[in-house]
Amino acid sequence: MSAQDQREHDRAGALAARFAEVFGHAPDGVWRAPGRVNLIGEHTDYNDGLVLPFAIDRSALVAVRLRRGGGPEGDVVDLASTWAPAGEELSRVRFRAGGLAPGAVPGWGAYPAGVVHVLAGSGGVEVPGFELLLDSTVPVGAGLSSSHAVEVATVVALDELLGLGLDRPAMARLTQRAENEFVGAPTGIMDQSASLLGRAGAALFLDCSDLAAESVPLPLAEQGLAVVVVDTKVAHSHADGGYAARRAACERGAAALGAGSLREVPDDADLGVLDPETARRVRHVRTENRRVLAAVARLRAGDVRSVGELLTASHASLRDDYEVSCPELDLAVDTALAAGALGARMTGGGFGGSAIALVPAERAGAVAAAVERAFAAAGLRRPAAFTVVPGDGAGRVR
Ligand code: GAF
Repeated sequence: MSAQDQREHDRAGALAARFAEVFGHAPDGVWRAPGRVNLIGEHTDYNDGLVLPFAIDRSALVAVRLRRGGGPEGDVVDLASTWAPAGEELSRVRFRAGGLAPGAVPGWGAYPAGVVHVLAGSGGVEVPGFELLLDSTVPVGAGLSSSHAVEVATVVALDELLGLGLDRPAMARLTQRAENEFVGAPTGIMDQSASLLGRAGAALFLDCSDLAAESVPLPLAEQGLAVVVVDTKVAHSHADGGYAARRAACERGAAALGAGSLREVPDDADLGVLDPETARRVRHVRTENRRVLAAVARLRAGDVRSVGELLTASHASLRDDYEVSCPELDLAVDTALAAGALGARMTGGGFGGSAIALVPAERAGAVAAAVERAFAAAGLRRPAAFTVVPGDGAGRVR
């Protein structure tokens, strides 16, 4: 068992014990779903484009027990989470599985509830009540898909307990709908796919037009490299306007160019027919798809180091053409590069969240320290810097 598997196994044991204290009996099992880092391919997923994320060694765990025997409480969903307000041990949420409407469940409870809503709604599944205890090591609001990890952990647990037989692409589409229709964030399909399809030691090359997936080796440690995440602590939300506005600009651009999606726009299409802002948005998506292909080619050739320059080019495009960076992300990227990173970029939707830097492993500490100093010198809140490694996708732990 790897050290990471062992840690998760231990966490799952502790969670099952806690579940028994909270609910008075043992759970049926414990399931895990990791967060993700996107190596490259940003704001391309909802344009039927290409992405290259990896699942990380931080995960949401859910201990779950179905309610059996029906009765008046038979469809009650009872949730508890260690994500609790300061001073409280657990945060509790209760609702009925039948007749859930968007907006009915606030806060983190909306993630499991969204999964129930989609399964019970168009999924046509009669979802019984259940008890669920959540514990997550994916930092919240850091752009590392903490919400998708909860949704994915919930769907893999319910899939197994209810014998639904969903395949991974079906689970990805289901959790995307939970996010879009219930949580209210118009996000694409990358994050849940990474959480479901990730492989240890590999990145996931995903074509979002048809979910064709390939694991591409990402031998970081073997090549003396590390990925440092800098959580800027600038909270972002994809239910806010910026993300939706970018998505709308892409749809406008595709329509003006006579295409169903930006993926269908030919490489030599003249962007001069678009207004300057839309043209910049379209240019980002187009150049980013090319950078993903270049990164995949370099990884397939066993060359991780040279992916660094593609990361830095991706950041410039996201900052200048797509305009989804922020001063904190730019500072993290610029400082990491100056401190010896081979490449760096914001990761995830932007407007806050995290940056990543590809670094020689022996520079990881120095890069993290340099970023912390730069934030302090700029009078900014202290960021959190840590390394991540590509881990396996979601599944049962015990
Ligand atoms: C967020 C979304 F959830 C993803 O679907 C993706 O669009 C990403 O932003 C930007 O690449 O993480």
